[in-house]
Amino acid sequence: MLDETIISKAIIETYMKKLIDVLNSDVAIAGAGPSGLTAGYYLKKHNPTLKVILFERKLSIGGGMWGGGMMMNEIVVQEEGREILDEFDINNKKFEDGYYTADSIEAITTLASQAVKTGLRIFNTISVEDVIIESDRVNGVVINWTPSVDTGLHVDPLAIRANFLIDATGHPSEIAHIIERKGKKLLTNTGKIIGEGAMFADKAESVIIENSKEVFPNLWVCGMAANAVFGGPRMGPIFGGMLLSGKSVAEKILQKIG
Ligand code: 48F
Repeated sequence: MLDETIISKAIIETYMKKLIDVLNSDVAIAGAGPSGLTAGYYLKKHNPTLKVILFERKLSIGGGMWGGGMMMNEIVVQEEGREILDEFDINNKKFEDGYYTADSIEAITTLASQAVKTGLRIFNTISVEDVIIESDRVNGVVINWTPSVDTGLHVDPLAIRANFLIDATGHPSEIAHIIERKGKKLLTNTGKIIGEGAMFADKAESVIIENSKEVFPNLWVCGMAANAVFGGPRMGPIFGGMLLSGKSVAEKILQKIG
């Protein structure tokens, strides 16, 4: 006979163990869109000993990839993006020279599944609402249950230490904005968030790799957040840049770790 209280105890104890285990992590990622998941995958793939955690505000991971373009669930990638799809074994078809399509549901589920299999720990329904800053460096994240944040409940958060933080929150580039609101100078030309430009797919896809970098000591940006912070254009439903940006930020952090 099944005992409901054992089911509850199993969930509570296992979850708490999981959370306690990441209180001191190497890398924390905010946002489980395509760029955050790809960054987590490559960090763990190339250095399985790293403790890498990802917090996603929503119940579901995947960010803007599920919806393809205007809810037509196909994504487009260019040649370099296709190489990453192939590495993940995500089916894709050539549409025209230099343009490949993939089913967005297959893309995000496969990406997420393989990222989790590397040992990336994902916590959903948790928002990064602030950061720990010590000696003018980011040293971790301040987290809270999304329903608490969204309903404005007066509930204090918890904190997790991490040596590196990646802002993969997409267009709103939320973590960089948190730093800016504290009056801190960012590592952009102006010291402030420049803001994303109008759609220009070709330029957006090329500058995003360069923009995937450190924006404040220990805070790195990738995906659409990188272009939003450093003033790159938006690109619409072409996703190669998201995958390449996540890979690029992972490689840069791995290089820094040595
Ligand atoms: O928006 P999102 O998919 O970001 P991305 O990886 O990819 C961008 C593309 O989807 C698309 C595009 C390119 O083709 O322009 O927009 O850069 O995923 C961002 C994720 O971060 C979560 C959010 O719910 C989404 O799943 N998120 C945002 N703010 C927070 C957060 C936060 N403060 N804490 C935790 N998660």
